[in-house]
Amino acid sequence: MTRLAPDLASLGWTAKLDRWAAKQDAELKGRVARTHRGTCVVFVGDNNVVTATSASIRSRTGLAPATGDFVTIRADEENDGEYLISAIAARKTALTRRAPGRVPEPQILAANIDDVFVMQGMDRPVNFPRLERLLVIAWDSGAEPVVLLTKADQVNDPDAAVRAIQEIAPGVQCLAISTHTGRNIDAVQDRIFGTRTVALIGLSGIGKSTLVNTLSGGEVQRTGQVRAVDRRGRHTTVTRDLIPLPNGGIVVDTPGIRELALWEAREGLAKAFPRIHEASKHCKFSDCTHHREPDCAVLRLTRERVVNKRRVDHYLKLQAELDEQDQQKAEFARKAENRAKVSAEERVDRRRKRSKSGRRRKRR
Ligand SMILES: Nc1nc2c(ncn2[C@@H]2O[C@H](COP(=O)(O)OP(=O)(O)O)[C@@H](O)[C@H]2O)c(=O)[nH]1
Ligand SMILES: [Mg+2]
Ligand SMILES: [Zn+2]
Repeated sequence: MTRLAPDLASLGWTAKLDRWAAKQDAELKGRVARTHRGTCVVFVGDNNVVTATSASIRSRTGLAPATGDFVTIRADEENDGEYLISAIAARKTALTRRAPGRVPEPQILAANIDDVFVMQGMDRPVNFPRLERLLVIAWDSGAEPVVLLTKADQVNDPDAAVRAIQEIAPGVQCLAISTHTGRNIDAVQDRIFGTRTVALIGLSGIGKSTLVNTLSGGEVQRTGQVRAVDRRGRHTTVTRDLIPLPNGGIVVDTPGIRELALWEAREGLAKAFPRIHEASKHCKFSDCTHHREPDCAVLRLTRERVVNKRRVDHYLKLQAELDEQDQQKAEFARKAENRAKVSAEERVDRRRKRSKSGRRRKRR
């Protein structure tokens, strides 16, 4: 017998959430296991999974639900037998990237997570810029980052890479792991227990799914398939990204994401580059760009070889990415405002024309 879904308490549902849910329009409550274009797979306890549409996406207002969200669900009056997500509980943490595309807007990869496992494969040299970008996003989520170097069985001295990463990520646990030899799997296991939720991020092919399978004792499916019911009790097979482990703890296996653009991640940037961020407060000019100004505390770090130049350059590049995004957001807001103004003027115009022709008609 395959376990469909655990009870809500072991998925992190709390008494506080119960009090919140009581105030919503709710037939069911649950935790989102997957989202796809506004349709969510939701664990609703009692061994049940349902698919539900997001009311906010349909109405194009408010938040879109994300994997890991705690939600309430109600019947969809417009579509017989279907469910709607009626409310989303405030998020404790959110792993967020900039959504792909021209419009500057966020996309939540995982909500209400405790740890983010930032992963890279040791079958290739460590990609420091990629790792730093992932760490910015991980720190910015509000959860705690952990670096996992996978496939440690592929190199002679995995600890050399671990030491190099500890240099750039002070205070972040870094583990060289291998699902083949079992190296450090117990240390990973130690971080996933009870209702703790962990998101895995990194390129595809680095061993995320293999790790999930190892942690679940090979018991969990290859693809995260579960069976969902609709309100009529029909069953369909659906996939999920949120995977409860048999010995406690929950994993969010994000699909291998190539492009991880930052979204409003100033705090994450500060936390991922603590020494550089701290120094930047001590430059002579408060608007120092850290490029060639005199008495620049950031440039002093590289000159005195406290921090290497590559890392400072990358910090500045990520900061420029955020600055550019702020400009884009301002531009989009301006355009939207103009559009609203124009359409308001058009409405007034139309009304004026209508009342004029009305007067003409009356005169006739
Ligand atoms: N050598 C080695 N290969 C691994 C390890 N873990 C996973 N792999 C292999 O890496 C490939 C990609 O793994 P997968 O879990 O699908 O990666 P994902 O795309 O990140 O989910 C597979 O061929 C795995 O067998 C490991 O610890 N050592
Ligand atoms: Mg995978
Ligand atoms: Zn400076």
